Amino acid sequence: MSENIHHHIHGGVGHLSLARPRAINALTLDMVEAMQRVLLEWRNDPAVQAVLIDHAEGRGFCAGGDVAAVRRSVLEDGGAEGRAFFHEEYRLNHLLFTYRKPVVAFMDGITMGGGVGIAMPAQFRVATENTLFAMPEGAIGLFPDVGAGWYLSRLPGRIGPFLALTGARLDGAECLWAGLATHYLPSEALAEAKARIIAAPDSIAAILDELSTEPPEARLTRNAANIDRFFASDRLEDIFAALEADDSKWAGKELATLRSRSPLTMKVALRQIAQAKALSDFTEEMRIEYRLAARMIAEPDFAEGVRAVLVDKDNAPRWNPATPEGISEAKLDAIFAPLPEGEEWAPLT
Ligand code: QUE
Repeated sequence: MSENIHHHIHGGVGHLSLARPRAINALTLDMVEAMQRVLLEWRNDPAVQAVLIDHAEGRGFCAGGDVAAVRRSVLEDGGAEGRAFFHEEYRLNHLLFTYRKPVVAFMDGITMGGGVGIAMPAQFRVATENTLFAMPEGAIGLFPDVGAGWYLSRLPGRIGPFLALTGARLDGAECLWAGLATHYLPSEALAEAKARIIAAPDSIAAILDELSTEPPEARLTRNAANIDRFFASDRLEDIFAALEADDSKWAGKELATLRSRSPLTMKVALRQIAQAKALSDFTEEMRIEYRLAARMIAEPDFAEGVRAVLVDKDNAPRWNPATPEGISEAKLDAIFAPLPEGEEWAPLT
């Protein structure tokens, strides 16, 4: 069992805590497999009526996945270990999505990438004044995975494509406004919320409702009209053209952000979100995302992006292709194509 996952049964509640604080609880394969084992056990344990997921210490819930290890695998062993990581991480995401007991996730602090994948499937998602939510994969040449195609495509207006392309960080008030969180609690109330849930796991909704407070105004409400207008198209070239044609400060800032992101990530994300919107089965979304993960980690942008952001930390990635025009529809077709027989993703049974 992983030393980076704490698990206990208190009262009628299974309590999972992420405990890898030196990496803001970024998920490793070992942590993912430990969470799978515990959740499978609790699924059939009548003593467990609900599951609570939080982090043990430090300033974030979960910063993502251990993408530095995935990068090493790509450079050293052809990516087999990297693919295994995503395969099992997506199985964990799917297990939570289909879990037949209530799950409460506490998104107190940084909740990005892999952290989003374990919080969003929860029926109850608690944001606080510390929540910092993002899908920042465009900065490392990956794509918004862990089920994000599903969640982002179901947000109001064009907020999903906006979050996927820019990697914008949302605070707790914005998460509540967008429906990414179901409740907003002051962090000082979390200890009481957890204690009361453990004492009365059949009253989670009432407990969270009672401890909820009014969040500050969500900044996103003021930008929603701009987001819907400038990010209206599923064609990346159209979004660049719309931002370039406008001389507002907001458009200039978003344009500068998009110019810093991987063009390949952005094109993949737009197609992924458009496709995910039409799906009726989360399993199919995860099957598609695993194809994307297997292909995208082998593209040069992934090793380069992780180098620039997490290894050398120069924040100066050199993307290849460097512009949207360099990426053909045929290239995208190849990235989205089914994997060979025997290599496709399947959920845990
Ligand atoms: C994009 C990402 C990740 C990221 C930064 C990005 C990501 C991830 C981490 C991360 C952060 C701190 C750590 C760590 C990993 O950063 O997925 O091990 O200590 O896990 O711009 O997708």
